[in-house]
Amino acid sequence: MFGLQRFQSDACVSKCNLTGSMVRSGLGKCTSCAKLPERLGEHSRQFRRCVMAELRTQLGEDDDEDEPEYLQFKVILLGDGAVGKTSMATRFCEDHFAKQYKQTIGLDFFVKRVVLPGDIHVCLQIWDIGGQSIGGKMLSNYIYGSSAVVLCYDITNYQSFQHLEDWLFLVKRTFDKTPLPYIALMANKHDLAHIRAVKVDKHNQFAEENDLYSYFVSARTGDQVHSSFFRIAADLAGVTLTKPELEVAQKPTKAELVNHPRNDPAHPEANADDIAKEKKCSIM
Ligand SMILES: Nc1nc2c(ncn2[C@@H]2O[C@H](COP(=O)(O)OP(=O)(O)OP(=O)(O)O)[C@@H](O)[C@H]2O)c(=O)[nH]1
Ligand SMILES: [Mg+2]
Repeated sequence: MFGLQRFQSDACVSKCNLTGSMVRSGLGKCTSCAKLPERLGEHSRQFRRCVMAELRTQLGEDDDEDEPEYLQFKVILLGDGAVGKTSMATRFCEDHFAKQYKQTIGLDFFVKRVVLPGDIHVCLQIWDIGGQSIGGKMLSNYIYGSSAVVLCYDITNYQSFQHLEDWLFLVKRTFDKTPLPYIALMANKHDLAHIRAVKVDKHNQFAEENDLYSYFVSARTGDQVHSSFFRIAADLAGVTLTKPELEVAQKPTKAELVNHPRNDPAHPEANADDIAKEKKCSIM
């Protein structure tokens, strides 16, 4: 529904002018705008401001001296369906998490501005690609021109990790003989580490073999999401972050109380007498 093809063919300027190529192509009005969720309208407004800042920079205009100049980067999220790409983008850009799965058809866009140390302003255009796009003809077009590719998988789903070979192959094929972009390996659903199916060693091995930057996050709790994208922005902008700067970038995450049912054999309740029987204390 939100495919680039549709935007280009409908040539919308009122709400959905989401790519530079569309801005350049002299646009009319989109017939499908009314169907877009409010969220996308806001993204496109933000995105339009970023594009305008870029155009002003390119034209050498500095009429709005209050408006900072933004370094712009296209960051694309790839990986199987349901690994949590949309959830990570939503957590980072809107600090929101939806428990219910809503499949992304084609692609969706998010925009987030961050200010890096040294007062460097960065505008990240996040392209959230639906996992089903892997067989689609448009995928290479989506990948093309990315500054960063984030290969995402779900730590509880081994197949989603295995399939990253295929996603990476498609990235390499798209860039062909041109230099590869920044590529990151992002393990999501870290809140489910107790049922992980992909060992950390496997993750590290794949990252090392393919020269990938490595991240572990949980879109659900928000753990490491902000700091990971902040770090990607900094790496793209060539800014080295100190440990305290990275820690500041990480938003505090809420701890969740897990309320296991009583008499649950998976989580037996500790009994003080049993513990006393099992453990013998000796004073030396
Ligand atoms: N426990 C847990 N669930 C998550 C996490 N991230 C996402 N989910 C859930 O996983 C499901 C899929 O998340 P999405 O973000 O829609 O997955 P996606 O990768 O965008 O999927 P496609 O759009 O089909 O490509 C949803 O039900 C989310 O609530 C997480 O960090 N922890
Ligand atoms: Mg999605």
